[in-house]
Amino acid sequence: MSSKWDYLKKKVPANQVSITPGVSEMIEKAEEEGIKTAWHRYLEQQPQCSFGLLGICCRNCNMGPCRIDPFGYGPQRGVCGATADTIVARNIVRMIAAGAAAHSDHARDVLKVFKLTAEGRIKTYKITDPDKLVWLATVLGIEVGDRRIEDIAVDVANILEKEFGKQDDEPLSLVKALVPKKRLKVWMKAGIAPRNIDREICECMHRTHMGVDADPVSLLLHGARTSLADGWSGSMMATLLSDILFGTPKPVKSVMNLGVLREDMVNIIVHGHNPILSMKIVETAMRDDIQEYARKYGAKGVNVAGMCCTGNEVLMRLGVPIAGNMLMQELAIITGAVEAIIADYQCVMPAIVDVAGCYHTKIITTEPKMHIPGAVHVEFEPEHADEIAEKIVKIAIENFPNRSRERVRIPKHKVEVVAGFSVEAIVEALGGTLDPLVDALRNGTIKGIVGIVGCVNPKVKHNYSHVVLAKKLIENDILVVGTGCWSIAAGIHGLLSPSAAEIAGPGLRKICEALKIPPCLHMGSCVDCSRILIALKALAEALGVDIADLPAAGSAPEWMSEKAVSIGTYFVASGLLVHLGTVPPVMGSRKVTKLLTEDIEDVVGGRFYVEPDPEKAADTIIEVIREKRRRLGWPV
Ligand code: SF4
Ligand code: MSK
Repeated sequence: MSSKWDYLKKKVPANQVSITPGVSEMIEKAEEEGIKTAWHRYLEQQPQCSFGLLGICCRNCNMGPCRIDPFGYGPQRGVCGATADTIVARNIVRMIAAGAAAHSDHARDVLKVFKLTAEGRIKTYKITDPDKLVWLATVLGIEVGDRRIEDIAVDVANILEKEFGKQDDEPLSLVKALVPKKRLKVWMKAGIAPRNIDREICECMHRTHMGVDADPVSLLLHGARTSLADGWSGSMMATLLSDILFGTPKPVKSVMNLGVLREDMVNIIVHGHNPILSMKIVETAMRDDIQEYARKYGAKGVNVAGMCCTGNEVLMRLGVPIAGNMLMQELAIITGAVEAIIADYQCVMPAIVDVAGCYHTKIITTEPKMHIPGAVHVEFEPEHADEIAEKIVKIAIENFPNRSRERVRIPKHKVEVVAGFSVEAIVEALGGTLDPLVDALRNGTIKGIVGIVGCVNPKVKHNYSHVVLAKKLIENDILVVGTGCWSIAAGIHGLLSPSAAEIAGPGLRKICEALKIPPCLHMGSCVDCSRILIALKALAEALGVDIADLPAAGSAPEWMSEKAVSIGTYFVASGLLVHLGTVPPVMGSRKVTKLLTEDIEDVVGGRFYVEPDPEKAADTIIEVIREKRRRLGWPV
């Protein structure tokens, strides 16, 4: 008799789920051992609710839930009278609010540690990049002179705290300090210059409450304003302060894929997004006494690997290997070789506790705002960061003897990468100025720049679109920069290696070979999409044009998270075409779909473009870049 697992395997054979070596092997192991992964649960969810897919269900009040008949035979209005246009717009605005909240609350946590450090109230952290602090203070209008670095830092913290709480209608301080004048003018005219991070998010919830804003245009404009508060202030702050505390990333060599796990060592995975604790975990694990402690428990030492964006944070600054991107978190446990996953927040699937329950793996949550039933919770307190990190690392080490050796199977595949291209690192690679890049763009040696970002999603073949799109763009002399789970996909598939220049077009290849850099540049975690904004700002200012005029675009080929909705929206509102490879839940309203994919371009210069096929998407992006070059009078 065929089992449920056979049925699931027939529907989606493991070798068709992902292009990444080791993934199908681990899915097969999961099935042999009767364990479900996200791919299995995705199948169990089929068919997914079509009202949800179209965005036309509303449960914003208890007269509902209401749903609109997309075929026009059934109800066309909710109980309150809300139309499909209103409901779809409200739903997408709530997604933006949640995404902006996640990024910006992450920033708030980093800011808190930064301020405590600056005030000397905690000794566990220090200011590692004073030059970046002085730069930030200067752009914020703070007097620097020969003042103590700590005093400057306190002033910076005080200004940044106001980003969350000021009550006037002036644009945010980071927006005024960093956004090019031409771009800010566009937002002022459209009434979408962001004023206060928390206020914009709060206003999203107010406007989408029953009986408030019913106009899809004003709803979406406020969504754009909220996303800009995220990109140019919330996410920007998280990036800038993490750089000041832990160092601005420089190119660093490392390795990626499940093969970074070690059979003979204690394997600890740091997972989530915030580097505050994970940096301490890595530092602690590297200590001689801790390595010795692991040997007492029968291991050769401690091996820390990253997952998702916390992985990107510790990769960029400490060269820590990465075991995988978001959909690979369960697979890492299924290797049977992971003693502990230490998770802060975001993109941590609650299912990892169930999967871990089938092995000896401990899931350790650390943030007051993220608990998972069944996980061990060791709460992070910045003032005791070192002790907490040591306690957690020791829990993992002491778990090593519980590993069941006969169930360990680690895929062998791993790939060398060069990561950590902050804007400063790119400028340094170019010889200290952006001029060579500006010249290459102008003369057509490089045709354009595309930021590929975002997640992975079991709705589409894992990592396929990320890799196909990036390859086609670099083949056409387009420099690819990116963050988040894309950067891990790119790394595993060899695109973050300088040798990948071999498959680039002749112009891009020449530049990459001269500078010894990959044609796809790893710029960090998803919060670090702010680095891409800074790169765009610098290019626009160097050329004397608006960001919308640049031969540049964005893409989130396999996105899934609400943060990605906010990121996509702030790139559109900053003037770019943004490609989405998985379909957003807006198709239930022609009006909203048209507003986002066409009409918004007249207001902000950017628009969304939805195309699941990465080859076709690449063709469109290339054509858009050509058109921008034509308008600039540059060779196509
Ligand atoms: Fe229904 Fe309107 Fe309430 Fe939404 S807000 S659940 S459409 S009555
Ligand atoms: S981890 S938000 S799945 S990029 Fe930043 Fe990956 Fe997307 Fe999470």
